[in-house]
Amino acid sequence: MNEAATGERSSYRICPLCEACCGLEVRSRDGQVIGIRGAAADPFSAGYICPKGYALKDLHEDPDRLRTPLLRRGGELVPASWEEAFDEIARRLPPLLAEHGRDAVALAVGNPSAHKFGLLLYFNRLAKALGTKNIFSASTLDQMPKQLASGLLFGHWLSVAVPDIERSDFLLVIGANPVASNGSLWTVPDFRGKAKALRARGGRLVVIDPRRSETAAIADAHHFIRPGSDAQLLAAMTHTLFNEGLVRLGRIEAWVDGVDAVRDAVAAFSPERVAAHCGIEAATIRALARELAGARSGCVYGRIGTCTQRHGTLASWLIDVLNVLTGHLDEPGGAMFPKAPAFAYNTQGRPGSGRGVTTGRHRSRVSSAPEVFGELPMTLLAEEIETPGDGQVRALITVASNPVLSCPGGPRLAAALEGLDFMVSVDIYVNETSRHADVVLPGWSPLEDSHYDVAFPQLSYRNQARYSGPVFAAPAGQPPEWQTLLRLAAIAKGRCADADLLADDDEWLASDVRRLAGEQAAAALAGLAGLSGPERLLDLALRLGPYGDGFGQRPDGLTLAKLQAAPAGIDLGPLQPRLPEMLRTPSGKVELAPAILLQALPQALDDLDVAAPALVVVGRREVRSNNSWMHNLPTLAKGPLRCTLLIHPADAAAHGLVDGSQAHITGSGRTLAVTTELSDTMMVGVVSLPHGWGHDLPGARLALAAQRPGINLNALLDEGQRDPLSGNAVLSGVAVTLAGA
Ligand SMILES: Nc1nc2c(c(=O)[nH]1)N[C@H]1C(S)=C(S)[C@@H](COP(=O)(O)OP(=O)(O)OC[C@H]3O[C@@H](n4cnc5c(=O)[nH]c(N)nc54)[C@H](O)[C@@H]3O)O[C@H]1N2
Ligand SMILES: Nc1nc2c(c(=O)[nH]1)N[C@H]1C(S)=C(S)[C@@H](COP(=O)(O)OP(=O)(O)OC[C@H]3O[C@@H](n4cnc5c(=O)[nH]c(N)nc54)[C@H](O)[C@@H]3O)O[C@H]1N2
Ligand code: SF4
Ligand SMILES: [Mo]
Repeated sequence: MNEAATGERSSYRICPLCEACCGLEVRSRDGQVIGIRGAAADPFSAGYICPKGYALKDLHEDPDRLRTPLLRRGGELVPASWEEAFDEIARRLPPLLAEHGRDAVALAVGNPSAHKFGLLLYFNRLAKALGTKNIFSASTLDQMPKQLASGLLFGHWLSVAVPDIERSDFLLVIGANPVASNGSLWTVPDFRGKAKALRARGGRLVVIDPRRSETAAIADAHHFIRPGSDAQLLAAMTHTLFNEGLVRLGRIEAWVDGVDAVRDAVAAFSPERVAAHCGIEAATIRALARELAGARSGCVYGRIGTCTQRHGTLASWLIDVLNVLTGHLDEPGGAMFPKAPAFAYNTQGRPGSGRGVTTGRHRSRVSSAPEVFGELPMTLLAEEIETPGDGQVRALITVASNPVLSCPGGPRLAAALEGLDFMVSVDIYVNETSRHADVVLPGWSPLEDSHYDVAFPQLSYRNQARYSGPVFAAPAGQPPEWQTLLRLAAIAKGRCADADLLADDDEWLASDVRRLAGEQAAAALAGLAGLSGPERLLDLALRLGPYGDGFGQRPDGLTLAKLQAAPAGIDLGPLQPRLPEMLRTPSGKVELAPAILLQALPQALDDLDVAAPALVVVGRREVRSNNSWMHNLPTLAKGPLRCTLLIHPADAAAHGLVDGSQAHITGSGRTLAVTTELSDTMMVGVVSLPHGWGHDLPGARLALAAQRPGINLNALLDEGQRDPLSGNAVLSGVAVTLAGA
């Protein structure tokens, strides 16, 4: 922080709002934000910022953002002290657990937890203390298929290969719109600038999407695809590689198992066989496969559009299969594995092999869905609350989660929440979900909190280490969120609400140190003295990490203190080849043909013969919006109406609709009124609606958002549809009908 003579301060802050993780420069005076801009000195984001980054000022100042706990009294949520709030939880939660067992309480964790290291690092403490199997998160509304596929192939769910875009000649983007979303499972600030640079040096960007998205608009080519048919398209591209003798594994050949099994598995997926189903001509499918195989460097990158469908895990798998078979995995300019400075499983333990991943260690009670990475599908939360019997969910703790808007079947879930015996929300707003809680516990504003991204350096386009301290002092009397989670954990273990949290933290730390530090345990504990909370866990992870000082073993290595002394972070260089060292599979190889995927592939073949619905809906993201929760911020809320139904003019005409018509859209037995926006960017037969809207529910306290509430896409989606392998919700290509209003 620089204190200028004017009383103006400039602070470095990593933006916690999306996966791009831009470094920002926050200028303030007298405790007020006077300006936010991209931090030019940040070696990773180099000054990039989007409108949401600027809106951190609005978030900090939002009068609707909670500054005190709320407690339900006489049916109303009213302000309460922290002591009263925790006393209420201590009074009501333990008896429920004692009477009905640990599974009687469910945990639902939402997206912002991934962007708050206090929440991310301490959530597991709470889950462990609760001992419940009923754990749900936004992962099963999002990337669980990619996690599972990566886990099966490479041995850990966060070993996700990302495009090395700065050295790439060819990028095939399928089911992602990084120009609007700023990237996902790929931390790549200023994607647009990097894509422009790729094209300027003669490279090609190709996009496959049912909408000519903002990313497609800057691409060399765009192909429409029928929603939900990506697995079949990618299988046909794989088929083409074998059929035309284009398979070339290159340097990694010795570490890949299962190529022949993949060849057999895709034998029936000829381009001709899938073309009509995908809406892409056979010749185009072949050309795509040839271009990928022929690129000097390049890769396929797929994201949420390829995950949120019935064959999401198959599609996610086949993306990596294509990268492997064309020699682009783990090669400069291809799909590479970042080496994160802290917390990455693929830098811990014995290099080159590991336990791999298994799923289905337990099943959900009602639908018998397999557990994946300890989680059950979020779409099944409602039935677990509704269905009586042993193990019924009677209490819920949500952490930065708004499933009433973000999960299919939102209205059903809202009704189910009313049937709970007890609900706690750790949230900064009374939103459409936390309005149902008995106790709401707020966290700090991002500008009051320190920040380190636990997950995203594992997904970054370059290796990097960045930390930012708080811009403003913490609000008096309000605990940081990690302590709130520890307090909840203590209560769950039956301890009184005023348990000694710092002693608990020391105990948890000691067990982490025993697990991670081995012979260094004593040195580590001594070296960490003076720190507490997430910072202490970060220092431990950095110092034991691949660039770390090893608690004195490598004196030049990284420590939290060194990171704190680096004004805008530390660049750790371009991505490097990491095979076979990063693998954690039992075989020590890339397991390209996992049995559960081979067994599931014939279903994708059978689906080629299922008649397509006349009209389906897909989702959409827009730069000024962020899932369900930034519609209350003035700088983002202004401007044109964003929650519109994009529809091709031919489809509109067929339904008697014109631009700006009010239409009734029906899906899963629920009908909502929506404003249409005619656009030839849509594929015929596909309409697009953004998710996270529908801010007109009684009891929510989002005054600005309620002025233009939009409609809840997830009210129209069917909570009964999911990818059977990963449990991920189907959000793409769900049948709807339309009628003029
Ligand atoms: N139809 C459809 N549905 C979707 C999607 C889609 O593409 N289509 N996308 C899905 C995806 S990818 C995701 S990730 C989910 C996201 O959906 P959710 O997981 O529900 O997350 P958000 O809507 O981002 O935020 C949830 C809440 O977190 C709270 N919050 C924000 N910051 C903080 C904080 O610092 N601390 C605490 N305690 N709370 C905070 C906000 O009040 C907000 O209401 O939505 C999914 N839903
Ligand atoms: N501005 C903004 N940025 C965000 C978010 C936000 O809400 N707003 N959310 C953040 C979160 S939580 C996430 S997970 C990421 C997601 O980041 P992205 O994966 O880039 O998500 P989208 O922008 O929704 O892009 C998905 C694209 O897939 C297309 N699509 C839909 N169905 C299909 C299909 O079946 N097949 C194919 N091939 N394409 C399909 C859609 O038309 C859309 O263009 O964005 C993050 N960034
Ligand atoms: S792109 Fe994402 S990380 Fe960067 S400023 Fe915008 S919201 Fe923040
Ligand atoms: Mo997400």
